[in-house]
Amino acid sequence: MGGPETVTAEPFNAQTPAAALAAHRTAADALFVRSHFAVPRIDPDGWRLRVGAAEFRLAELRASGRREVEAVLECAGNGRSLMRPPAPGVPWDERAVGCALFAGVPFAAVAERAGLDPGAAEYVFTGADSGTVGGRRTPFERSLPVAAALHPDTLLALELNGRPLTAEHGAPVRLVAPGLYGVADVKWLVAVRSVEQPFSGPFQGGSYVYRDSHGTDGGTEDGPVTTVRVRSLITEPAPGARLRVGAETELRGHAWSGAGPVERVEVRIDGGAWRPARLRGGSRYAWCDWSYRWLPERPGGHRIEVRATDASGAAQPLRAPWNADGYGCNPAAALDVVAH
Ligand SMILES: Nc1nc2c(c(=O)[nH]1)N[C@H]1C(S)=C(S)[C@@H](COP(=O)(O)O)O[C@H]1N2
Ligand SMILES: [Mo]
Repeated sequence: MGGPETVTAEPFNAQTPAAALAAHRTAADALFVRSHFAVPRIDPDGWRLRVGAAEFRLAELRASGRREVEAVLECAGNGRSLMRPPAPGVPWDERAVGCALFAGVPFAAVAERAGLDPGAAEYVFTGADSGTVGGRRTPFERSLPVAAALHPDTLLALELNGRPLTAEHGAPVRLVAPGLYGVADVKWLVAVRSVEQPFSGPFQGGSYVYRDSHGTDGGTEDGPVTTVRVRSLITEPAPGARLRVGAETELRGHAWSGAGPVERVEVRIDGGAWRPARLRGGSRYAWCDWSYRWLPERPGGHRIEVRATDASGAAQPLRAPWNADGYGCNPAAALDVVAH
């Protein structure tokens, strides 16, 4: 499988190829890449992580524990190109997403070894990448509330799908806060500090905020971009596939939500009744795989629509929601096919 498909060359932003989304787990070399600045190449031997007043080498970090978390990684801008009118930003279609097995050290173990103040308001995570924002040299930095940072599933990840992280995905160490949009998962991590006031910066407050939100039936709340909204993806048939009248075909895809497991995936054909799909796999943060048997009964064009509902009761809106920076665009998945 080739690499992800370039959306912007500099900085490097690339989306997962459609063919790589069919599998439950997305291959590391196909997974989308989102970078705000040039990708830093870090020598792992020289790398150090500052946590408060403490400093860790890679070997010290590895010795602090190990945990695996299978999770969806999704950019908050995923699906932005569906918004009308268009919203500014990287024009992702619906493939700034994937599902991977992350492995690393629970951040809580490192925070404890470092003596980081558990009574602080937030911890700020700093990446090695930086660039000029508003005339000032700015690193990529984001915070998490202390409770979220110390959650046992919040990892300092060293591996993706059983292999060391690649440079594009944050080598040697990145944060993974499953259930939150990818922007929380600071790559090329070099420092963590505690702060007494809620942090704000160009990537938290300046951007990654829902503003002027509206939608016919969902996605109407303004505020910071945090939890991944419920969403689904159709992976089979492939776009433009030719189906045969009278031949049963299996529709497939994935469904996920940061707010809890997906409870229900429904399919409707040509605007008819919503019918339940079969669900398989899935865990707290990984997507589940849905399937639905369909027998095209007449030749011509057909529209397939898919909507997921999560354990919190949130369902995908039928039409794309809208907000000024194009985040969290999670309408029901739709695909037009032709039967012959
Ligand atoms: N240091 C750093 N971390 C970062 C970013 C970045 O530009 N710099 N981009 C964030 C965003 S917006 C997303 S969606 C994810 C993407 O992770 P990936 O490139 O491994 O797919 O990384 C996040 N972590
Ligand atoms: Mo993102």
